[in-house]
Amino acid sequence: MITIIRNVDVYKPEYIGKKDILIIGNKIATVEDNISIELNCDVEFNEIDGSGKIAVPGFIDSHVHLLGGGGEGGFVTRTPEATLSSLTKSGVTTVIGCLGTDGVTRDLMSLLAKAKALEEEGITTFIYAGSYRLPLKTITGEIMKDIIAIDKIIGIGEVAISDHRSSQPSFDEFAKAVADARVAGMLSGKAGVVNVHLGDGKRQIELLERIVSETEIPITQFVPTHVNRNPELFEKCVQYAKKGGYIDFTGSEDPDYNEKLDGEVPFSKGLKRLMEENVSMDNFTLTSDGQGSLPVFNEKGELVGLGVGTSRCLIKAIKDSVKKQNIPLEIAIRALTSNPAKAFKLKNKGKIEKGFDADLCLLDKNLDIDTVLAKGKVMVKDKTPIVFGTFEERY
Ligand code: FWO
Ligand code: ZN
Repeated sequence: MITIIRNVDVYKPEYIGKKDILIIGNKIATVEDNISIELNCDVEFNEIDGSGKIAVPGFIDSHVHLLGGGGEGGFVTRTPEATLSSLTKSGVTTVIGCLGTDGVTRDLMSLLAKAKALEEEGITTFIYAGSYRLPLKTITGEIMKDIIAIDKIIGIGEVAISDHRSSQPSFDEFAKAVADARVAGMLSGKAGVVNVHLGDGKRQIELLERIVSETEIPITQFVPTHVNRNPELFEKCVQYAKKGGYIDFTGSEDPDYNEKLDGEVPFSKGLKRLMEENVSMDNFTLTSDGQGSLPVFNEKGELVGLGVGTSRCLIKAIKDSVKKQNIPLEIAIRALTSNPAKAFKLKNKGKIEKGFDADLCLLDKNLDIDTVLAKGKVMVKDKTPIVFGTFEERY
């Protein structure tokens, strides 16, 4: 299959002007002015008019409960698993799947199977070994073997700290798990990243700061998530990011409501703050916590509310950044493209560049998602999914 996307405003993430994008198979062949090719052979050719549209790299959502999550209110609160089109219509072309609170009724073999299914259905998938709790659940019985032997396992997470639902990990057991992930990553050419779930607890990121200050493990070994869940934690994480650490924001479908409800810092305001503090523009990412439960607990630890994360929050955060905070699109979009690709060492992902995977989103002038290509195949056209998972309802 050969595709040319014509006359489109290209954000690599950096803006490079109106270009044609030539896609051959699942790769971006080149990005140039006025591409012309002559075909006198039997090959499928697709031309997409990109006039009036913006091309950005396909979104990398590096924290999605692909199997579903939840359960904090008992069995009836276990959330449903992800579907292909729920991801692609939100612009997501690469996901990293995780287990959360419930690593007992959800297991890693099922998570791996789900990731393989989504890969076959058309997007790129990876997973973390483990769940909230230490000692970590694994497939092979050992963290290092999981990361070295299983291609889709690129790290561990979401390991919970400072949360009443964590396993209350000691410094030593946490440091050991991080060390195993790091060395296994080195031995297998992967990031070996530790995705750390930050709760609302008062110890905040103490465990991370202790590892960084008391061991040889570099700060870039971690991607702490939910950094924006309350203002006090966010302040700590701004300082942590200034020391070179990655920080991951959790999006929200209604950031203004959540800000009023419990002080959650909207991504758009958080990014503005990082820019004011001269934090490296490589060090922030944005994820959806898709299919994860979004429980609200009162001060007694009682469950008083429950929602489910969706990838729809991602483009909402980008639009708010551009429209409400006047942040350039080429900066905001890094959170979903080149930055997670760098943090998680995802080769050929996160950029519109020659040789990279043909994962792209075409946005309209209102920054709504219009067309999505994953591995060179059109998955969403005119804002409507045209490729579905095996058992999905067609639109
Ligand atoms: C966050 C996933 C939380 C699951 O703290 O961590 O619960 O296992 O499905 N979600 N526990 C949501 C807040 C950031 C709003 C998870 C959830
Ligand atoms: Zn979490």
